[in-house]
Amino acid sequence: MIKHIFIWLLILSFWDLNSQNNNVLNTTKPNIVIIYLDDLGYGDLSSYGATEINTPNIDLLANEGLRFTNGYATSATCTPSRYGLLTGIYPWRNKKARILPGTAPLLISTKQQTLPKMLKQQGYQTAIIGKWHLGLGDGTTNWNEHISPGPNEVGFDYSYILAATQDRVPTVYIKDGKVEGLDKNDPIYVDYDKNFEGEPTGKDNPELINMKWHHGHNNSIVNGIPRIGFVKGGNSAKWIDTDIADNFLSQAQNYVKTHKENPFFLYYAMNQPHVPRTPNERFVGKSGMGPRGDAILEADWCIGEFMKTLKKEGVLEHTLIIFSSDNGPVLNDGYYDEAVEKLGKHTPAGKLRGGKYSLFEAGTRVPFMTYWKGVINPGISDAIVCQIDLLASLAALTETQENSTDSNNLLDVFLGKSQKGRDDLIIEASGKTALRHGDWLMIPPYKGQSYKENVGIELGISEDFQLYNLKEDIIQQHNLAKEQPLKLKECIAIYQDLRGKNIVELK
Ligand code: NG6
Ligand code: CA
Repeated sequence: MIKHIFIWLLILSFWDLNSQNNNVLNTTKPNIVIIYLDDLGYGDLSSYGATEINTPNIDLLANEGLRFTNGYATSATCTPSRYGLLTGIYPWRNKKARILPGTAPLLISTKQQTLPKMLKQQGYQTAIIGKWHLGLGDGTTNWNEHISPGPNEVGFDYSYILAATQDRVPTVYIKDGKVEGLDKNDPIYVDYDKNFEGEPTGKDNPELINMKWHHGHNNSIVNGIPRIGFVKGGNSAKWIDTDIADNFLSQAQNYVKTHKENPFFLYYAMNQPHVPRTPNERFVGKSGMGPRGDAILEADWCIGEFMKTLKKEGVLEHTLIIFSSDNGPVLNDGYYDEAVEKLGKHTPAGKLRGGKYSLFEAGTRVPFMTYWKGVINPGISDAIVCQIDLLASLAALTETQENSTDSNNLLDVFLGKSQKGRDDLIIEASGKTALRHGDWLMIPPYKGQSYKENVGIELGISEDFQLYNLKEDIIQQHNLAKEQPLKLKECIAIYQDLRGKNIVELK
């Protein structure tokens, strides 16, 4: 009997070693985790110079990994940035890649190459946990049935998402295409054009609200918070706003625990510090900056807990972590939540000009770091890199090629073996684009609003050419377009080459 037990123990221990081996010392197929925040600014982390807020867990990734000072999202808003991240295609190539309502159809074609698809072809298990905001279904979604196509049809084996944003209906979790916790006797209906008869709204029922709206956000009320879009029914499925972070965290932890035997790609798309900012009560008041600061602290804590899980499950050394944000910061994005009043000396954009929605640097230049314990040496990189480049770079890492997109293979840059990033990058804000060329940033002339009044952000728009030398003038105070005609000409030529001739309306 004892002999039998011994033999079984021996077999089990070999099995264990064997299964661990799939995921051990593998430098071509590490686990890959993208931790993606929502509206986190270039200056929002202590590792990026913030002095008024302390983000030790994210700082660990920055200080023990590679911290990029010229890391970009493709766009100054969410949907286009996420489109660029997942497809490797510049979002301005797709006119529909704008902030989407919750009922929008899937933006990514199911025939398109995507980051999760590519990794799946390379043998990865793939998952998204968190914010999607890339449309679902064909635009006529019945939320009570299987919702498709969605993340599962563009490469994710597992999806646990919020459809659009926390401020947009439907305010439910969707797991592999099914609304979680839905009661058949209380079906859910969603509409972005008109309200359902008899349903209260933020506009007409201020007595039901516990978070006041400033602009927009006055349609259906869920959990006392007025949202964008109208909803009826589905009460059992509605999320509790203050639990979202914990719920996504435990989903992410559980995913690691149950998929650690073989390489996995996890896109952990957190919802902080996007509006409505609803940190769990454990974090309320902790930053002294109101809910926006508290939500950042909450995100930092979640990342610390997630890292503990990677460690505990024995996969930390076998995991490449990429951290970034989908666009720059905004304080008042539609609710009165004291983000402006309690800001104090904190500068969410750091030294950068503009913010979310802006073609100025703060719109798209975001915290960006790569961390891989034992493989990436700690350091700072000033190379120009963009989230769009992850597709080709991770293809190279996993020993395949991906050159059908706008993505550049910057693997050596992401691993800290080279400082040679992109020469050129097109950035985008609300369909308008600009060129980063070396140290220079050229914004072509555009008609339209230069200041977004309700959010208090400069959009970077002018009817004249703008040309900034970011190395000498990171705060974009000196427009050198007139003083540097040759440099301007060079930038226009490159821009037209990348973007198309008719784009610049030369005066
Ligand atoms: C805007 C919303 C803003 C935010 C943004 C999307 C209004 C007035 N403003 O239209 O609150 O939801 O869309 O943010 O509705 S993003 O980070 O997902 O791009
Ligand atoms: Ca965002």
